[in-house]
Amino acid sequence: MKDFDASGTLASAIDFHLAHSVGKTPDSASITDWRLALSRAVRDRLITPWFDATHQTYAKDRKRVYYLSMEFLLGRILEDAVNNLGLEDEAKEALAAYDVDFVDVVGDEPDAALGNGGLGRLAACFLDSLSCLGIPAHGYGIRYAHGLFRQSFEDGRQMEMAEDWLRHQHNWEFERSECLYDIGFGGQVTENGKSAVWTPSDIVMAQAYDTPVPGWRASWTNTLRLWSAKPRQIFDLDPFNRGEYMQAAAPEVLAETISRVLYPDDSTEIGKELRLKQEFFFTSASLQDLMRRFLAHNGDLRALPSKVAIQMNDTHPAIAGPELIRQLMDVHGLGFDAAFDIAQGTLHYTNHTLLPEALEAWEVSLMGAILPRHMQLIERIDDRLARDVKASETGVNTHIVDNGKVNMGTLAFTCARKVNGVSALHTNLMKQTVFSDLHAVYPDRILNQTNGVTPRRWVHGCNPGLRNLLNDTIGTEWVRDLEQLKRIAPLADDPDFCQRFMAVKQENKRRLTDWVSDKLGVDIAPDAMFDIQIKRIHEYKRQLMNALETAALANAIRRDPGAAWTPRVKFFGGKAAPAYIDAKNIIRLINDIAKSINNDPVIGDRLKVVYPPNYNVSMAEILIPAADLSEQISTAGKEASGTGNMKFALNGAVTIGTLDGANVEIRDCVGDDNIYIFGMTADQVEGAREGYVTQNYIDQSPILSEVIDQIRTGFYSPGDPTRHWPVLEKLLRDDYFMVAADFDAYWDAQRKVDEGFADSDGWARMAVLNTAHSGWFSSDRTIQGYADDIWGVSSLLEDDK
Ligand code: 26M
Repeated sequence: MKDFDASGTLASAIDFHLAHSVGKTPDSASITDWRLALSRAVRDRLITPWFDATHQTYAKDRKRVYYLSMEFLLGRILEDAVNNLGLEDEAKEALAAYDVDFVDVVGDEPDAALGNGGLGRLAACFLDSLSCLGIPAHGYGIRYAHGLFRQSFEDGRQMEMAEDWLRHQHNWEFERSECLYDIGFGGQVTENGKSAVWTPSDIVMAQAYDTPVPGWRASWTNTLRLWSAKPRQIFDLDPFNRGEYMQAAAPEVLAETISRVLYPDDSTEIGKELRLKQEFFFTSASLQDLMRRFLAHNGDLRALPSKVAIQMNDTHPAIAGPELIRQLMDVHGLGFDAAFDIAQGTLHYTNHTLLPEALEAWEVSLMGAILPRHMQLIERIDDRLARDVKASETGVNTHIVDNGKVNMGTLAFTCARKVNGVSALHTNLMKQTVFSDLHAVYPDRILNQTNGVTPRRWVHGCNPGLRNLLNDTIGTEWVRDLEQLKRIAPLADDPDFCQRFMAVKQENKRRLTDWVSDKLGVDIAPDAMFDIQIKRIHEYKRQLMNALETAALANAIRRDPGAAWTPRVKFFGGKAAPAYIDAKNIIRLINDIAKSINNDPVIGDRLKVVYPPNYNVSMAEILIPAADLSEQISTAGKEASGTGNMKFALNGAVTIGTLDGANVEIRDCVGDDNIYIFGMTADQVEGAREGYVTQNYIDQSPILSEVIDQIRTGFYSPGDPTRHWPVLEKLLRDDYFMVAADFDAYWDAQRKVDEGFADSDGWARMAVLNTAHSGWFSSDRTIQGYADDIWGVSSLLEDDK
């Protein structure tokens, strides 16, 4: 294969692109210009490996993976690509020759925030691992013009602003103006003998944009293909000629609305028409595209399951079941049963939450209006399910269409060959709760694949100090084989190694201290314990419990400022869905508590509270390496897995957490002595529901009572005493996530943490052992699990060996 690499140096490629792609001279170039030039120069180096991988996949005709996801929370791309290609030193030197700082240049890139939180970031880690392992795969999603909103605080309240990541040219994608598919909506279905003909009332086009996704050292490079909606015709000439200019532009407006903006809802079902259109838009385009690729090499549609594995990331692409069946029947002429079997042999479904409010269900009337043919097919799939239920003799009663709604979880499950949960606990709860009936009918369908995170971004990239220490100590293979971290476990007893490990942590904390002072004007002490809770703001994640404990700690310090307090800085970070009022109230309370504590001279450096606005992937990359303590305190049974918990442990933070999600497995890996577990188990939580009275728990806890009284009487909102009453009212009326019940156990665990941190040698040992024993949480391990147990695919890299 022809080698397209710029054979010259990276420096000359940057010079070239600054002139020819950006149109600037070095003396007039801004940081953004340098970034664009460097991005082009780096992207050039991806082309040969990318073509190579594509060529090999075609030549070998092996089974491919398609990962369908509404969200890909990529974050910044440039620094990651530089690291993957091993170009750090060259890039730094080339820019330094012009007195330009590499860190400023990569820091200028806006995050690609095409996701809300855990589910979207998991998809991004999976893409990295798929490439790293050399598994032929495509990610398929939506090219939102606007990603997750930007957050600011005004008077402590969350404000939302539109995000605009494409404002400067986006240098990583290739527009495929020839790769277009029609996507229909609405209209009628007419029966034509045996077959049905769907005549949509509106058609928009899906246009592809491809981004190469390099693995480590670019030994393999996959593609992320994102769809952008385009009008089929620019405007309607008839109304235009009549002077009705707005109406003439209507098709353009409809089309461009579809891929305009990411829905900012995380774990809430919204039932909005545009959302359903987005889901169908990218699912249909992706299926048409992969069918075209399959048919270019295969005549026999029955071979589809042996050549293609499709993963549905949550139920957002669950319309893939009926849509694939529709294409097989209405386009390729198969009968329903054959089409169903092929679809079901090809599709797989990952569940990411059991919270009832997050389970998608669409009104039959809406589904029938927007996707009339699919609604018919959903009824037929429901009949197939009924047949299997009957044959199973389990006596269960489960339907896809129920109560006037299409239950998308049931649809996805019925159409999937395998269904997986994202942690051991979560998978067991799937079997026992939401999917118990389906599990009885299909006992071999559910399996577990515990989540993981990519070590390239979440250790190598974000923590250069730790990267260097690991390279010096165990060599460099850990980047691709993270279980090698185990080799540092014996060094937890080596004072010299522990000292070097904690020096790295200290340097990261200093970096964060400077950042906080610079960005927020808050001065914090880098030798205090850095205690961090960063994630979407949601009641089940219990940021409120952390805030209440913070206020209680402030009270204790004020009462006895001379005691031997372990100094702490509590960090909060995260966004609330704009319509989630209860979560927004919690944000405001945290900000008020922070203000009060940070300005209290009696408390001083013993306790500070920092809540930087607009938490995102890039901010996580600064915060996580600097953490001493990782807050993973969700109500047991509610956090499906968590992935932040894994990033913290890998970077040597100790976890304080409940036995929820993957915390359970983190405890199994790092050992009871190296984690602070507290609170009710998932079983105990459900047991405590009957007759739960918040006030009883508050009455039993003088510490909690005092804080609640302070909030009630306006201690944290002087001049506006009722400001935080809604938070208290909700807590007293319906403490569904059992903040009050777990509060004292949390408080006690935090005091043990204080003691633990005061023993700096003991803490260093725990920190080292957390890193040493977290290698299992690499997304490479997770993806290998999907490849072996779900997709039946293997690496193409191994072929050369
Ligand atoms: C739903 C309807 C409309 C708009 C948006 C949504 C929606 C978007 C994202 C609903 C849920 C969404 O994400 C759920 C999620 O992020 N789940 C998290 O998945 C992670 C990866 O598996 C887990 O680690 C987290 O525990 C889980 O909360």
